[in-house]
Amino acid sequence: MPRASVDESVNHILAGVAGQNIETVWDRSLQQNPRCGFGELGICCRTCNMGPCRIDPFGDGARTGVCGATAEVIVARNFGRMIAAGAAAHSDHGRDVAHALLLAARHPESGYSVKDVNKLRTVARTLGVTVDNRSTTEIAIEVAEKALAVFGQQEGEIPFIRRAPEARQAIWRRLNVVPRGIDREIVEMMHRTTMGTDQDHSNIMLQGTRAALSDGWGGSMIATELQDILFGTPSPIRGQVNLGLLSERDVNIVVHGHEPVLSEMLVLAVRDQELLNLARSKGANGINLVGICCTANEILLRHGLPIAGNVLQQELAVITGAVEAMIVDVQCIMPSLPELCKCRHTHLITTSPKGRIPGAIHHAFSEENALQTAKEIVQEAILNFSNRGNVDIPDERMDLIAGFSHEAILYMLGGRFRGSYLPLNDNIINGRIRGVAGVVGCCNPKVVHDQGHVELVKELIANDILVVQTGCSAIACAKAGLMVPESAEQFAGKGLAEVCRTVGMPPVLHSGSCVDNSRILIALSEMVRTGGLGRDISDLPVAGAAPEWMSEKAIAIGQYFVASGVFTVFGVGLPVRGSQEFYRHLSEEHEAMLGGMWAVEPDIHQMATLIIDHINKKRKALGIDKGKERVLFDMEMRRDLAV
Ligand code: SF4
Ligand code: MSK
Repeated sequence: MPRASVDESVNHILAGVAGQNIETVWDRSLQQNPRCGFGELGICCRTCNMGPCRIDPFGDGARTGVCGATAEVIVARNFGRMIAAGAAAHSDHGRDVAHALLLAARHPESGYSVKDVNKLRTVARTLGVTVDNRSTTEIAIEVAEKALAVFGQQEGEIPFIRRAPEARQAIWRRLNVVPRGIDREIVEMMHRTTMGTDQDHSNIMLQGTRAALSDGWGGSMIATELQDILFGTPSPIRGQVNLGLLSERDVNIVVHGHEPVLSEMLVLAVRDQELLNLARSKGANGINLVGICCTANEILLRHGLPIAGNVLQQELAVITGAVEAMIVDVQCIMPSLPELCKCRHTHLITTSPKGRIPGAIHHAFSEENALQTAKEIVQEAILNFSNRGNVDIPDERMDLIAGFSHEAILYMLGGRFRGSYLPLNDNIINGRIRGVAGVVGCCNPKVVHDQGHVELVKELIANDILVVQTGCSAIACAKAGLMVPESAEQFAGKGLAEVCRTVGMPPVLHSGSCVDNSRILIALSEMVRTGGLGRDISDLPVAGAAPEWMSEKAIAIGQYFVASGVFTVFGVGLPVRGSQEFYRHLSEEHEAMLGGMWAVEPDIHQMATLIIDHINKKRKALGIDKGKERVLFDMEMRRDLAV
């Protein structure tokens, strides 16, 4: 088997199970080869039972489906449905957080409470909630109710849209793509893509844009903002990352999924003295709570708790034999886990009514009995400690600094009383920083795990591009040591390193989980508002990338970045290439309409080139391109980059 990962903890575990009857995501990925070409090109349709249909990409066979749908329509419908699914996932997450805020305000005994009153007041103002002469409880109740109402809103505009630059809002209004309500746009996307409804690929994508905006500036933004209110707005915090953080001497509990509504209660439960005593009575030193995927990012950002790994390391954590319980909620949880847990002593525990897994133990978790359920789950993990057999925990672990919310960046750059993006804009204008890139998204076993993230980010920072990250991509680069301030001296270009040294920040900023991509939208809007870099997000020297994406959520994120004016490039292919016309629509026509565009580039060095060229183009348009030569990577430098 080819090298699976640039992370040696992964290769270590895979080598350890070679020859045993244990299957991982990499084995199953190989079993799927060769992949279905129609699926990869996006030109198969099973929208109705006259099909499934597929278009012959070579033009010799069927040029339409049974109903007459062309490649353009089929590809657009499939793409639109991916946006709808991704937006639904993020938005349903946001709805649950709004519900938890309502509960916290109405029932303080629930265990939840408002942690960031300043943020509550800021969000309240955006939602049109009066804050003067009102108690925190009163404001929180109305904020939660208003947020919940945005999901079912039928007319008008969702409120957070007003955070975008005026020029951006004007484009959206002109194209009639401002979301009217979150659920409405997702439902309409599904309706339009049923058999025989919307048959114009560009019209389908206008709704795709509206549904995606209802995620980025709607559901995801509600999730992020209300989580900050409930659990605290992140600020720079030290942490550690990788499988080496599983402990031989402690009860290991892995929390995996997406919603901090669960993990925050687990954080409280593992600190419970009775449970700690119970763990010690069973021969453990203590309880070690670690995270996988975006839940990991949430507990890292707010508590500094360790991250065991990103999405492709979930199975490996179980294989170490050191995990007493893996507790999951929703999204990115592999259905393979129950079989794998049978090979070890790990209890797989589901908690959400939305995410049941045959073979797992279910502990129904509702916000109303959150802390009690969390304690019961932790107790179950402790009682499983005595069943532990041999363990094989890799050595790899790495330090990092995370927690770069929009508010933290403001403070870091300008201090408490004059917090501002001015130093960032100034350094972009004077050329020390060439631009900013958001590098986000998943991992995918079709490519070498983490390699795309790490190589891309190294090449970008070497070219003085400040990188902001979320999700599994952030975890990949943290493991590679790019999120400590010292990495600036080692990997960043001279200008960026100088800024990092002055401010004391790493050249790669960890901003959170997948819903926290909304933080990047707010940061970009703030850069425009600060001045000197144009009137709209599309004027900024910025770009977005998802080098190893896999989830439908990434497609929703990509579309809302593009619709917000950002050049966005994806690796590992995009299932739209069966229609060149549709691809042209996503690229050239989107750029003409929205100022942002999609690009697809599987070669990571080429991806970096596209991003740097784009940023240079924007610098030139702004008249700030003087004296900023690109660092060209020759073969030797690229070999040094290789991880
Ligand atoms: Fe085939 Fe048209 Fe039905 Fe799709 S909607 S399965 S293309 S007949
Ligand atoms: S967890 S959506 S694999 S980033 Fe948010 Fe990672 Fe992608 Fe899931």
